[in-house]
Amino acid sequence: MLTDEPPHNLNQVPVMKVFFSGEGGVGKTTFVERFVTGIFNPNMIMTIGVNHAVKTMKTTDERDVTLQVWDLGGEDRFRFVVQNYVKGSNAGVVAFDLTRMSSYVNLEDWLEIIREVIPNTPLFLLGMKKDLAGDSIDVDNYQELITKYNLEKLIITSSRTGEGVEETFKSLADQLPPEPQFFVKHKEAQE
Ligand SMILES: Nc1nc2c(ncn2[C@@H]2O[C@H](COP(=O)(O)OP(=O)(O)O)[C@@H](O)[C@H]2O)c(=O)[nH]1
Ligand SMILES: [Mg+2]
Repeated sequence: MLTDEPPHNLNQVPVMKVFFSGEGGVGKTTFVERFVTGIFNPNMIMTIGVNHAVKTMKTTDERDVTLQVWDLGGEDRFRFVVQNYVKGSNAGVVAFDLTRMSSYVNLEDWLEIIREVIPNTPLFLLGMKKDLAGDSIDVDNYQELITKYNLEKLIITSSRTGEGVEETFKSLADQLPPEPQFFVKHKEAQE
């Protein structure tokens, strides 16, 4: 029977595109894998180009959403195509390594490029590898990029301990529009 109702069966949930960006080695791929599999894999190989991951979860207000995660490679030459990859995203992450200040400073290059194509898309700043950084993190050190590029907030994370993993993906999922217009079958979303 034909109906105008949006489909709400198990195979059809709204799909959101989210991306992870930032210098190579800050821990993006390990973080995404920790979320998808629940396991910290210390033997991640360097990402060339882009990795994709898909996971269905619930928003804070209990709506189903499938996150289609674009995990971008960090090689320098990759910066030139990053605009093509972030276009059309519903939300994203810019990540740095808490033990490597240069990875925070260099995020400015990424943000300049990214904000040209998606000036208003919600972006979260991730400070990664908290387990290696110790307990004396001064979050004030990381406010400048938040203000300058209109980022949502800083989330401190560790893929080793799991700190900040749920909070990050909930924050991304919660960017799902109230009435999404992009219902897609799971199967299609994975292709
Ligand atoms: N101790 C620790 N090591 C991490 C963490 N996240 C990633 N790593 C390590 O950092 C290196 C780079 O990780 P990777 O996920 O490939 O970084 P990417 O280039 O940003 O995708 C790997 O050796 C990981 O095992 C973390 O939270 N804690
Ligand atoms: Mg990677």
